[in-house]
Amino acid sequence: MEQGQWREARRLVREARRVVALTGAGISAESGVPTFRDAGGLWRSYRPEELATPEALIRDPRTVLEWYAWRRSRLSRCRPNAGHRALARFFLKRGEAGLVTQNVDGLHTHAALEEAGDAPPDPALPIELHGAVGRDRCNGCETRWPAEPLADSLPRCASCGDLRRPDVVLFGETLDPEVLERARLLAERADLCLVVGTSAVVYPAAALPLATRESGGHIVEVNVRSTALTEAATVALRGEAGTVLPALLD
Ligand code: BJW
Ligand code: ZN
Repeated sequence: MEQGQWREARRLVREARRVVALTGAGISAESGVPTFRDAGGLWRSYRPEELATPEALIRDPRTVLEWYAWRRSRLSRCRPNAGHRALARFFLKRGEAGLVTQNVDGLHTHAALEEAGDAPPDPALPIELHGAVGRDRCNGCETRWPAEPLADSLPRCASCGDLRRPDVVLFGETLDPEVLERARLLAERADLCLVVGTSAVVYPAAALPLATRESGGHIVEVNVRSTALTEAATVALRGEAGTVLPALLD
């Protein structure tokens, strides 16, 4: 069974004309970045679903900003792993962009730059659906800045005075429509969608693989356990992304 799944997955990768990959927190787990919904995703006994909301940001901005400061400091010690690097090499080799991520950790971008060397990294640069934790933005206007350490007083926008916050998409906030449209087009046109390390419960990201399937393509899932999407997948490979992806793609 397992052998047959691998053979089928390799065939789908080999024969695909257009490939899109959708990644989630699980691909960064082996880099030491906590996932959201597995054990160990908690911070001071808060669930991420309680903190990653605009309501929490208004009710208790300091707690939410401290959570992001903690995550930023952890992230500063994290490096891309074999899974990020295998995906970067794969899209660089194909010369066609197709990497879509829900992650805000920037590790796909690091991997793209490292694997590309002196060549252009563009085909391996991800579409970041939920933003990037390495940037701040104003909660009231469009101003953006590189992230800065949290001080004693809450950070404010110099133009409009509103709160400065991480440039990420919280629950209930809308994704950038242009970013989502680019991802949706890639998913619709692909004949293979690789879904890696996501529980596939957060929309609209979780609908992207279904767009590939609805236009006649296949889903190959890479995850340590089954997910909301497993039933829709042609093949589900069970294992850690850092082991499975190099074996599947290199
Ligand atoms: C491994 C591994 C290893 C571990 N190797 N695998 C349709 C239906 C129902 C609800 C909605 C809907 N459309 C929209 C909604 C509302 C909501 C939503 O989806 N809710 C659901 C929970 C029900 N969506 C939104 O609010 C979105 N906005 C929107 O749609 O606006 C319009 C609208 C507004 C209001 C109402 C309706 C529409 C925005 C979603 C933004 C999500 N934001 C977050 C935080 C980002 C910033 C930050 O990081 O702080 O994004 S939440 C969090 O979840 C984060 C992640 O990107 C996202 C997905 O999580 P992910 O990556 O899947 O992580 P986990 O932890 O869940 O899973 C890890 C997986 O890895 C597991 O499967 C493990 O097994 C696996 N794994 N180690 C391989 N080594
Ligand atoms: Zn502002």
